[in-house]
This record gives sequence, structure tokens and C-alpha cells, in this order.
Amino acid sequence: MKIIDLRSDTVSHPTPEMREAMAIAEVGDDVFGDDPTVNRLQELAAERMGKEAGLFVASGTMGNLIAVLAHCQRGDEAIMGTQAHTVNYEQGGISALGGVFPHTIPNLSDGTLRLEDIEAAIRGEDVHFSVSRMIILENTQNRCGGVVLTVEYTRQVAELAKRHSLQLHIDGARIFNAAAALKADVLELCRPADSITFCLSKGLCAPVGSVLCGTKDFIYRARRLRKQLGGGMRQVGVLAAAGIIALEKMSLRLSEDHTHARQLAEGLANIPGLELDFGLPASNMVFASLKSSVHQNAKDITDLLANDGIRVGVVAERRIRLVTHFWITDEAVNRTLSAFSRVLKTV
Ligand code: TLP
Repeated sequence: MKIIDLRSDTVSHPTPEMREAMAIAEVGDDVFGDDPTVNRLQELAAERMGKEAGLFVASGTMGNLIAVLAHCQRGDEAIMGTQAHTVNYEQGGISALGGVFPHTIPNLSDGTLRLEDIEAAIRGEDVHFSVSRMIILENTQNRCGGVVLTVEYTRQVAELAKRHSLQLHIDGARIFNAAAALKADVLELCRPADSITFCLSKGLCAPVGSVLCGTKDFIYRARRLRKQLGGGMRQVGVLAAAGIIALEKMSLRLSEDHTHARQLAEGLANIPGLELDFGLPASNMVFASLKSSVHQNAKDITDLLANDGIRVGVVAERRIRLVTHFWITDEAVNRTLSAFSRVLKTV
């Protein structure tokens, strides 16, 4: 039975073209800066993001962590949403390893942070306070439903940051999904920020890796931090080769995933017992909850779906998440919807 894996786009695996490119990649010792494939990926990434330089890192988590460590001193604060991936799913790394305090403010349902809330969170000059050093935005915003922050909003936050001498970092794990949803150039979404992490894995299908981009000076510090964290890799061009295809080709097809997410959402909304948490999806994520008429909980449903070869994510007792990606086809969408209709039991 062919497995349909909708737990996350992190489950996507490399395309045949990527595997071929990996096999023949030219490599060198990247700690010495000698890997030509990594160097090319970093240059291409920086160019796409409108930044001076890029650094290939092991994961989105590592990219965000290094960004915070490079921008902040111990005891400083990073302002971010209560729904930010960095505060919810990154092992408290910025505090554990950097001594940086996450100052959280609420995300609105569209994923944004209210400008007035950001402004109010910025600490004044007082010996009692820690120093506010940076703001983190997430685009697309995962826990708000994969919603998309606009170019205009990002510019407004960047202006605010500049006025207060703060750095702006974008957790752009899925920034290409945001660009596809907005039909905008990714450069416009990233230009206002001082630094950005984006993932080559997830929707772009590379097996491993993210790129952190920023000024040359920032990336110099980031490179030292990556080494300190044990993330200096050697002949890593075999991974970067897949990353180049991710960046150049796979970033152009994400609207297909968004169409599939929409089809899934529309289908699920028509199944008695299910309701969409955030309405129709803005990008590639669908969140749905079980109505009280359903006796089963989310775990029961996922166990039953697994018997049909369908895997979905459980995000709360009665809530599931489905994420589309390259390997989710039209047929997979139809099979998933029929399976849901079969397994859900309402009173
Ligand atoms: N998100 C994963 C899980 O960690 C929750 C997922 O399945 O969605 N920023 C954002 C916005 C992310 O969604 C993720 C991964 C990361 C950073 C971390 O990326 P990795 O997994 O490469 O460390």
C-alpha cells in the first residue's frame, strides 16, 4: 500500500534529480570554505534573499538559534509571538545556549504581531530591564495555520525595528510558500529584514538543510557560532547539491501544494464531525478539529487512518494537522478524503 504522509512537509524526500545531483556533486572541506557546491548554494541563496552572504546550516532550528546568538548578548531579549516556532519547538535553545530571553507577545489570527504590542514590549533605558535586541517574525506562521505575512507588514515591522535600533530576523522556514501564496518575489519579503533562515527541506524537498542569510559581518559571526555548536560539516556539497535544486526549481512549484491543501480543506469541511480551525488554508497547512458529535479523539482517528496508509499529525487531543508537499498528489488528496469519511463516526 502506498503511504500518504501528511504529518508535515518535513517528511518530503529528495526527487530523483536531487539524488543524481548528490551523487555527482563536487565537494571539498567546507570548514575550510573549500566546498564549491556549498559555496554556490550560499551565493545563490544570498542573492535570492537580497542579502550579502549566506551560510548552509543543518536545520531551521540551527539557523534560528545561530541568528539569535549572533544578534544578541547573554541577558538580552528577543521579541516574538507566543505562537513562534522558536519559543515553542526549539528546545528553548536561545535561552539554554545563548542566555537570551524570549519576550513573547500575542500573535493575531493572521499571524502578525500588533505594531503597538511590539513597541510596548521594547524595554526602555532602566537598570532593571534587560536589553531588547531583536524581533523575530515567522513567515509562513505555522501555529496560526500557515498564514502569510505581507511585504507591507514586514516593512512596517522593519521600520519599527530600525527606529528602536533592533535587529529583525525572519524565521522563513517556509518563506517560499509565503511568496507563492502572495504571488510576490521572495526578495521583497526578505529585503526589510536583517537576517533570515529558510529551509531547503520541507516543501522544497531537499533531504537536509537550511540557509541563514544576512550581512557579511553577521555571517562571519554566524560561521564561528556554527562551528562552536558542532555544525561545521566537511564534504557537505552532497547535501548542498540537492539544496541548489530545491532553491532553483522546487521553489517555483509550491502553489500546487497550496491547491492540494485547499482541496483537502474543502473536502474535510464537508465531512460531518469536522471543522476547519483557521478557515481555508493560506498555504500548505490544514488544521481541523473534531466536533463534539464525534466520539473518537484525534489519536483514534489517526490510528484508523494509518490502517489505510494515511498519516496525519495530531496537534491536540481533538485536533489534527495535514501538510501538503511535492509527494502529495491529486490521487492522495482523494484517497485521504474518502478515508476520513469512512473512519469518522458521528452520533
Ligand atoms: N516545523 C516542524 C516542527 O518542528 C513543528 C513542522 O512539522 O512544522 N521554523 C518553522 C516555522 C518550522 O515550522 C520549523 C519546523 C522550523 C523552524 C525548524 O526546522 P527544522 O525542523 O529544520 O529544525
